[in-house]
Amino acid sequence: MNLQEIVTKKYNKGIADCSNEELYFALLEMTKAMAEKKENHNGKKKLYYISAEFLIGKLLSNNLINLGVYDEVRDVLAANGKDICAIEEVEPEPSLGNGGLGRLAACFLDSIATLGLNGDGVGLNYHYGLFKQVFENNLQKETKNPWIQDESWLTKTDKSYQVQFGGFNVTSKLYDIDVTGYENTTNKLHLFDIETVDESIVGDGIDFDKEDIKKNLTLFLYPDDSDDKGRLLRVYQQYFMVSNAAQLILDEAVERGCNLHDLADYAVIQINDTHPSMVIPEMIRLLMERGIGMDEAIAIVSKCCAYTNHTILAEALEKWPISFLEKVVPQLMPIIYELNNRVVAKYDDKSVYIIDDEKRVHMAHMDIHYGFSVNGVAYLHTEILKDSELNNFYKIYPEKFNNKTNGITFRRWLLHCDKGLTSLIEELIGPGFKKDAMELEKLGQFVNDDAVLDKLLAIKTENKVVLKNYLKATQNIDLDENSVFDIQIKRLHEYKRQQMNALYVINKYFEIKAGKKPARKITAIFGAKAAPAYIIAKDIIHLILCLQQLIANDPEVSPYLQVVMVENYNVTLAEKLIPAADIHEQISLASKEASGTSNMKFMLNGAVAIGTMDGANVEMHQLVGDDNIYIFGESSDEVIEHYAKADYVSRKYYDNDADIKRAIDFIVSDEMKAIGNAENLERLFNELINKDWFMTLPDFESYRAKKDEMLADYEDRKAWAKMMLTNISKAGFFSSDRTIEQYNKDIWKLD
Ligand code: B1H
Repeated sequence: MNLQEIVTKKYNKGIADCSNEELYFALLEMTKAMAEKKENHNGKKKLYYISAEFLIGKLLSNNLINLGVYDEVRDVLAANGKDICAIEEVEPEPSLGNGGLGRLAACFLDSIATLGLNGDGVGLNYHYGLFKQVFENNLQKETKNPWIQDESWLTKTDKSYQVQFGGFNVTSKLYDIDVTGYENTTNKLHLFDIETVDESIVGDGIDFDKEDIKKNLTLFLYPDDSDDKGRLLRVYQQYFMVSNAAQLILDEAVERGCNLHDLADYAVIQINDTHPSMVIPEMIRLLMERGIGMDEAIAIVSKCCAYTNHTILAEALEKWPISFLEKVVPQLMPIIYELNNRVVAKYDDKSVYIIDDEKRVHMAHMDIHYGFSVNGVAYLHTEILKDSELNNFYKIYPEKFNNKTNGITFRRWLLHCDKGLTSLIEELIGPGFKKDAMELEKLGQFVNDDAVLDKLLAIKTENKVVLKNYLKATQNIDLDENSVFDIQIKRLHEYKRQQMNALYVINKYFEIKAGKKPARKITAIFGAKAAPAYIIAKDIIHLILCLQQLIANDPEVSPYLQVVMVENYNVTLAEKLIPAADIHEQISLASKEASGTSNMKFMLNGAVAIGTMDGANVEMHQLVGDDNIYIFGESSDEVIEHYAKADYVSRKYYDNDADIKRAIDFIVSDEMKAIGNAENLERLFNELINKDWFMTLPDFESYRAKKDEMLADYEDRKAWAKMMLTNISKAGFFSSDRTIEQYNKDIWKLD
């Protein structure tokens, strides 16, 4: 059925007479029907990508593009006086993820379907997802983020499983979301839920009874883990996710002819970070329940499971106390003990044991011993895993370790979000880049073509105006499109060093006050959520919001400098911010950002990076060369050595560098305290001068010098446009289609 037919059936009127809301639901119905027709896998082996997060973003445009009908639908709507962009606004953004890890999972699903591979995602259907961020008195406040409507992309299936917890059972219900491949097959994202969940137990903010598991299990992604109740709830969620996944995997394999002994020919499981790690003992348990001996069950599961590591930060490498697992999943403990005993019997080195002396279960250790592949997410990250973080495992299993540098789907991050740039590229090199991203290299031939460079600059300005209008309409923020847009958008974390960017802003503020005005107004844009229990991260948000207010109200400074922190940063905002960026900030402490993926999105949209030699920045630098990226700061080797020697003392930098001292002192100045809270500002001040665990201060001067150099270079518009073009032309490597081809060739081996 075409749109008009659906509209007639649904509303008995013409398209022109429908509201945007009605049209959205009609398009949803049309798209779902089209997607369903494209399900046609008959391969024997199937991939299951299990992940706590799938940050899929709005789906309407994405699906219309992938189904090949976007232009047609846009034109039909336009002919009836309707604007497809306004209809897109009606769709709520699914709140099923947090940051790069979840967005990566979403890009991967898109590429898996686009390459026609037989692979589905498995996760949870969080009703309120990650919290919604609101700013009140320059502080982050968390509220619930309801996103599920009566009619939505979710399709309720009749699949349902029993999941047993210590002392009680729950019954699951499976919901599916179609994953449309670009001009190819449709796969599924399977999201498990339970029907006893009670949204009404959430009161003000995001508080709820953390012990009422039947009512709270799938309310929130990453419930606050600052107390034991919250941590236990995370374990309940994780087991619920993997028990359902394991049952689904076995059922589907058997349906396709598997006799369980040959399961590895039918299923491969990608464990996305350690949240799904319990799938290993759970699969072993289920196989044993179905009559397979323990030795064989362990061998079978070890041939099916592959683990991706996304971080070396100790806090994120999950270690669950045995007491937690005994309470939540007693049935798994005999298996986990046995898995550990086999390791203990074989190796003397305690650092590779699954259970440590403090009676904690190291989830990653279980994955490495009982999976067949361990991969990092960028070249440098994998090298660090092999050489330091997981070196003791690398020595045992060198053959398991491999790198898969992250990627992004160009359908969403170019074709959808930057239509102007997409048409220019198509005009210049034809449509081939849409299927083969490496064809972007052909743009290189235009690097001295003034007309092309002018068009690139014009598209950038148009995108800045689009962002300006959007932020005005949605957040009442005023932007100046003739200023330099310098953007840092990512989870708020000290290692990502938003605080260093803020110190730069303070320093600029002083320079302007002293009469040293920048050649052009600078707009420093931030977007970030802080984990609800991460105090210092919330203090950093407070600092940025206070600076935003202080500078906006200072007539001496505001013509030259603006700070903007967008509220509730999410995929939808990213799609507007990234095409509008001139400069993007990739300034993590070297060695700490496993890969980063916003760096790739910005590059593809013609922004220029300022960054450290960290994560995928290293590969970006290699691709574009010294002249097209601004690199500063200590190397990962130097940083790792500081940690090893424990020789970093932030106080020394504060005492010996007058600019650093002035900027940090300003945090607790009377002007700032007049706007913000003394408690938050003082805590952050003390953290910076007494601890600064992520070494902001040693890199500050080189960061400042590099950014000033960059801003000066920006004034040579032609030279800047060349950098933009070079970045775009070299971005093909970062297509998630390339990443997925590598996963398939080296790990999954699907037909
Ligand atoms: C990444 C996380 C993460 N790595 C646990 N690890 C979380 C782990 O709340 N939790 O429990 C939340 C997040 N996220 C990111 O993965 C890396 O930091 C990025 O560098 C990387 O690009 C991304 C995808 O690989």
